[in-house]
Amino acid sequence: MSDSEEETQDKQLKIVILGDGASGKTSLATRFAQEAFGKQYKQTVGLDFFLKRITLPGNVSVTLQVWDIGGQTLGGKMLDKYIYGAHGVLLVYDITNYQSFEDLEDWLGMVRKVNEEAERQPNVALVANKSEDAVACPRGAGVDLEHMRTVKADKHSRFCQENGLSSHFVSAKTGDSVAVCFQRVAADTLGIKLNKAEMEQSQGVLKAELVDYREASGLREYRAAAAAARCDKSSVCSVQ
Ligand SMILES: Nc1nc2c(ncn2[C@@H]2O[C@H](COP(=O)(O)OP(=O)(O)OP(=O)(O)O)[C@@H](O)[C@H]2O)c(=O)[nH]1
Ligand SMILES: [Mg+2]
Repeated sequence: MSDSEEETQDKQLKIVILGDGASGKTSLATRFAQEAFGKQYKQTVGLDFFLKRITLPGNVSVTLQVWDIGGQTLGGKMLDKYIYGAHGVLLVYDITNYQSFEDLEDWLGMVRKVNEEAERQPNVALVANKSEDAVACPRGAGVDLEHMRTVKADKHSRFCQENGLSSHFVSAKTGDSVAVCFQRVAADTLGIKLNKAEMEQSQGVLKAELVDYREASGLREYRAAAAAARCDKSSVCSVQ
């Protein structure tokens, strides 16, 4: 194949999403690939696939093959086959469910075991779902389940440092930081650096209702709307 033919061929990357049941893996994949979110929980049996093409800096077009693995597969016979050959892994936990964070040791253990003899290890991202970005909204905008958080951010950071993972705080519900999370894993795999502007550009758009402050009845609503507006202006992913 000539160089130019190779350049026009789309690169494909296998991205595997792992984590406990109900942590939000399917919701993240659906948000990323279809820009949709459903409140109803429907357990993934085995696995599902999603495809999405993205463009990285330098006009690099990449198709992400997203493997959404059911949480019940941990300890099962098929999990190593699902993980095998992954370029990137999203390790997802629910910030309101401490057990889902603790179980990441086991999920990560499986990733390491499967790739023990491989030439390269996949890029692994730690993904705190149902949260909001602490940099963009330092005081919290109340858009998702921050008020029910049971996994402290410093535990999250320590786990990243100890295991060499990139760090992400996302919400499949609002779409906050979801796209940039997938984009960062793809970019890391291909050795492409994302700058701050590129990370901001790929943010999911927060859908906020327009509120007429003069008519907003109580102070509480006014504060919530103001906080949401602050968050909307500078939605930056916290990447470490
Ligand atoms: N508030 C909130 N709820 C979420 C979010 N992401 C997912 N959920 C809800 O959490 C529940 C579980 O989500 P799923 O995406 O089905 O979880 P899963 O990790 O795929 O679960 P398994 O398929 O069993 O492994 C659903 O009711 C979702 O609506 C989020 O970011 N915020
Ligand atoms: Mg699922």
